[in-house]
Amino acid sequence: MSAYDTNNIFAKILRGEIPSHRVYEDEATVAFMDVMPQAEGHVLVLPKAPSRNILDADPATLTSLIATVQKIAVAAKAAFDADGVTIMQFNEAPAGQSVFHLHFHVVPRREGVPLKP
Ligand code: IU
Repeated sequence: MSAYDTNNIFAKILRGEIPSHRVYEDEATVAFMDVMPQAEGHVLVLPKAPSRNILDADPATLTSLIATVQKIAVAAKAAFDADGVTIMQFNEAPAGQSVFHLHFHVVPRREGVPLKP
């Protein structure tokens, strides 16, 4: 597995070098809106710690991250009046990862509305 690249796009967003629509931040995590949402209200949740993906993340990072994922899932479901929430997370390019800073996708879902590709 490659090393963490400090110039990946989410690292730049975390440093404030690239704008994002932030919806949540605490001492360990950040959440912002996905620029290409697969459904209305698609949020990305990241640790501030520099992990490439779940394979190199330390347990403390994962503990705080999953707590924020739950908070965002509950909030997004209510905010978008959704029927459910899909949570996705990909590790390395063959598995679907395209940005190499650990993140979870939190996607509010409505009955009968498929995810956009
Ligand atoms: P993936 O899990 O690495 O495949 O997902 C990366 C996501 O980051 C994807 O849903 C993109 O739409 C999203 N994204 C973004 O929100 N802002 C950006 O500047 C870039 C990608 I590049």
